[in-house]
Amino acid sequence: MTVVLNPATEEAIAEVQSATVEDADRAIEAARRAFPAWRAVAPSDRARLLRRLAALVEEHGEELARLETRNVGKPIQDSRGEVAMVAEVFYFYAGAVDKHHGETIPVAGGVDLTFREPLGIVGLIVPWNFPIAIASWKLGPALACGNTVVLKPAELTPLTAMRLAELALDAGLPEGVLNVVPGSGSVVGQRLVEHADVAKIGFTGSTEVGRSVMAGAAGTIKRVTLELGGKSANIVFADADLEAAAAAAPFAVFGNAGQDCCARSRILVERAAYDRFLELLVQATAEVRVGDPEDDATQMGPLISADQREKVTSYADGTVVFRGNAPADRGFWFPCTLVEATNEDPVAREEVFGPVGALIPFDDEDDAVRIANDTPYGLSGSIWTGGAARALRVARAVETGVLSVNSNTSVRVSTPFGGFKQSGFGRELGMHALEGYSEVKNVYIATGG
Ligand code: TXE
Repeated sequence: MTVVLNPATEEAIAEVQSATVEDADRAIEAARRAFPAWRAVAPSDRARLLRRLAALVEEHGEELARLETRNVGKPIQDSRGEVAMVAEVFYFYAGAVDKHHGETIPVAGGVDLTFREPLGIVGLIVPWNFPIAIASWKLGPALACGNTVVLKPAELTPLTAMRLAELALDAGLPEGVLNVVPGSGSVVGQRLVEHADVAKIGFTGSTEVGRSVMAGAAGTIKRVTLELGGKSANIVFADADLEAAAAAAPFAVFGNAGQDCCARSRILVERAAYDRFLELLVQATAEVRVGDPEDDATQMGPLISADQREKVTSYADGTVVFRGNAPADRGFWFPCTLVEATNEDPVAREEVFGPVGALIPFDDEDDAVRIANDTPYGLSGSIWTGGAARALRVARAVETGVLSVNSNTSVRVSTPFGGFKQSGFGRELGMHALEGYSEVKNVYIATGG
């Protein structure tokens, strides 16, 4: 039995039975049995079922958002936004079912055509930072392509995934199509990775575990999609609208208490604007409202766990230029913290996954690109500049999968999301995600008579 805590209060909010290897095998068997009928469902009917699931998520939006906030400690307004996104994801992939189709290719002597076939059973392993949102990013394309699914939520945050599985049944998805198995990574996760009947693993989590998932998947030549850590740069040029850049920067680091793989936790600032930007950034950071996640006005809640707080604490030394306030009694709180660093310091090299931003000055455009790319990661990033040509030059030069210019937002339902380098591979969201949940089959038909 796992006791599930509210990270804002350390109170137990649920007890969840941890699944065993046998439970995982039963879920895989249920998915195996459900697959032939699910892949045969007419496209319009599959789309209708996904639309119904989206509508049920909307109807239960406040309930799901409250559950997510209590389990993850994230501000209720964030949870509402994420649950709304989950519904949008299912609507998007309902609409994608009949738009992801094959081709006919000119060949001699006959006709050549391609089909998009489902993979079969896919194992989805998701983390605790955006539990229901990240689950939906994988479920939407997996189900739309006709796969059946075994989803393993993170040990700390299984509640919304379990509720989503109930809503899927209410929506009319057949038994066995969407199976949720709460349990540990080393038991259930590992079993999904090694089981011969599982065709693919969609994984979001740490780079370290991603590496072991990839190695384990080699045993059965499983397909893998890996969304791993990040250490993204927020590059602020002196010709940028500094007020706008500084007003936006705190939420790119302190959003979700920094527990975001897209966190722009390296804030690179051109020397000519450094002092002015720092002054504006400190002001903006001091205004971040940290407190009770259930309060509508709150902008940052606690960290997920005591372990996470311990890890984050180890990075928040050096030249601290700002440290905010946070509740000090119960809960896994950590204040917004800004430090001055070089790109060689651990705070700039490693994924902190907490509300700690590292300020790093740069000399010119080449220096900015060099520092931004001097990391094993390559997930997201931002460029703030008044020059359109510079924005495009730098956007092409920075080695990451997702970038924003004069904005820090990089995740949208209809656009591809994923990493370069050790941030992983494969793309989620948009039409690109469908590639990761289907196989291209090529058929040649001789028409010679
Ligand atoms: O991640 P894990 P953790 C980073 C972030 C964070 C650190 C550790 O830096 O501080 O990772 O977090 C399952 N086989 N990110 O320890 O362990 C696990 O049960 C199969 C970034 O929570 O990678 C969970 O469901 N599965 C990241 C999932 O993997 C295994 C989000 C992720 O957990 C397994 C989370 C195994 N051997 C953490 N071991 C992001 N990209 O946003 C664990 N799991």
